[in-house]
Amino acid sequence: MAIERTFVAIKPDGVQRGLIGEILGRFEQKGFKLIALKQLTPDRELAEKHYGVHSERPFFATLVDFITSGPVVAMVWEGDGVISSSRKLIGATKPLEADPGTIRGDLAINIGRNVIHGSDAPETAQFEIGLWFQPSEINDWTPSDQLWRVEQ
Ligand code: D4T
Repeated sequence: MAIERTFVAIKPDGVQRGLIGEILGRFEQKGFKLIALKQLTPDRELAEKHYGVHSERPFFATLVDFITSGPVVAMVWEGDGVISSSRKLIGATKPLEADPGTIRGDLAINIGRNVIHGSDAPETAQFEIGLWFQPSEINDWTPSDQLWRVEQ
């Protein structure tokens, strides 16, 4: 499995509900490496670009209103297979269909308040990391216990 990077964001509902630590912890405990992190309230331009693929969908305006309604915690995580693995940690888009043990399965009820976003493919990960972060905001570092996470 190749080393990948993915974009993950705790949405305004996750921040408002005090779930930042819980969600960050799941990625840390899995063993992925956090290489960028910031809190910001996205403006409409950023939100509309991020959700551009949904621009013709009936829920687009509501989705943009929601994601711009307050602080979001934006992150980049790195590791073997991190894109698909993050989607598994996150769970299905509809929280009532998300398996218990996943973030949405454990922490959410409603599709419009599903607490977290994660890139769904290498191309979207690259696009979203570039949209939300400057290259200088990304930290290339080696965890001191790397030897105990990944066979060398
Ligand atoms: P994100 O992109 O937020 O990680 O969600 P998913 O990748 O799991 O799901 P998505 O792109 O299909 O949906 C994006 C975002 O829109 C909200 N949404 C979606 C909604 O409010 N109503 C809907 O009917 C759908 C399909 C939830 C997630």
